[in-house]
Amino acid sequence: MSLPRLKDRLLALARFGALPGGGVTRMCWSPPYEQARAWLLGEAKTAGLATWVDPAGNVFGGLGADRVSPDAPVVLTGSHIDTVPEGGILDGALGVMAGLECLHTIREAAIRPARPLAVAAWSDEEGRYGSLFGSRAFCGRLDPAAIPSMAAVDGDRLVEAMGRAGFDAHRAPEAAAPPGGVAAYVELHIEQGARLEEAGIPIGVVETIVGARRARVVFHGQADHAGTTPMERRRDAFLGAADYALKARELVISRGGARAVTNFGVVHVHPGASNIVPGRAELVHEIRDPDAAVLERLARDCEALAREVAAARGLTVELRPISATTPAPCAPRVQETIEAACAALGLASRRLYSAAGHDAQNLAGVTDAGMIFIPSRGGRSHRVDEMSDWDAIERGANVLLHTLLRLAA
Ligand code: HGY
Ligand code: MN
Ligand code: MN
Repeated sequence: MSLPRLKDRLLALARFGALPGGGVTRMCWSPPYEQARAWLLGEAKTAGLATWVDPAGNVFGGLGADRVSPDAPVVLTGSHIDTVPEGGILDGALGVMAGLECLHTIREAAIRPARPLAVAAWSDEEGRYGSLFGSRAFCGRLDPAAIPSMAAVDGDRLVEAMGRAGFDAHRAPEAAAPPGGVAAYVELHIEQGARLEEAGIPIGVVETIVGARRARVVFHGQADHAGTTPMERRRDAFLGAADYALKARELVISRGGARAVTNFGVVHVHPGASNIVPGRAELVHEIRDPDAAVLERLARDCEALAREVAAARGLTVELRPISATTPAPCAPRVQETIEAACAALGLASRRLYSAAGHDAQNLAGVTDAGMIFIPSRGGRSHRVDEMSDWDAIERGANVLLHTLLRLAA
């Protein structure tokens, strides 16, 4: 495995959507993303791989495979090259570039594993238009009826975004892989948290990946003059949303246990002028937990809380689910293979759950799937200063290489 070549490719990919102060914004289907897609296809061809793109926009590079077929089940690795707004250069990119580097190394060494190998770049992992979109389509979990209404929070529709990139969104379900086409899946990813770094452990072996619920919570009150309306007569939708957010956070912490988390990353106030009492306030509320039952209970409790807050403030509230991913256990076989690769490389490893969602949780539904984590500096991610040490990146890529060779033997 060549760290200089991997580093060059990671830094080259980081240029697509690069921000002046560092970091990247490269949303799926956007111009920087489509330029990165074309560049990735070129790099995969340079590495001597067969390349193909499926109807959901997933990009593949194959070694001994030019498609996914049950006739020769493929050992698959990969991740995503889309980013959050103002994100880092490693979230997703590391897994795709390290996977490409591993297959490039295997081809150069003229090693011929018993099984074909492939690396994937899954579309819209960050879920701008629909959570874990590309891997969901590949795993046959995309509901065709939902496609026309799938849209980003700012209203940009999936059908239009994919259309601008030359894809027909209605054909995305055709990306579903044939049953038995994938022999195993392993993804290298940054931890995006601080547990490995604080424990001084170089490699994380993921046991379970969290589930996440996302919903729009829309409070309706009454727009009014911000100067002439007496305070006691106002039906202020924003105050309802704020009250709900603070109480929902307390609810999740007190009733969810140590691994439950919640976030309000999107807030819209309407009409949105300083001299109008907000008539409408919209939150996107996210709850995560590695236990499906806990997640379900918290989601239900928060819905009841929203209605209580609205009633107490003379408001109404709309609850509109956006997405729900289920927690996914990783395959013991893949976890053990990763640990054997670490032992062969003299690297300590530790099992842990992933507090971030990943494409591997879809692949876990169709094959034995697992993940390898490397430490994130300060646990920082989904921010422009997200980074890992280059020797940590090298260790992760080497563990991925040895894991792939073992799975493909
Ligand atoms: O949000 C997540 O957990 C992942 O980074 N998409
Ligand atoms: Mn992410
Ligand atoms: Mn990611």
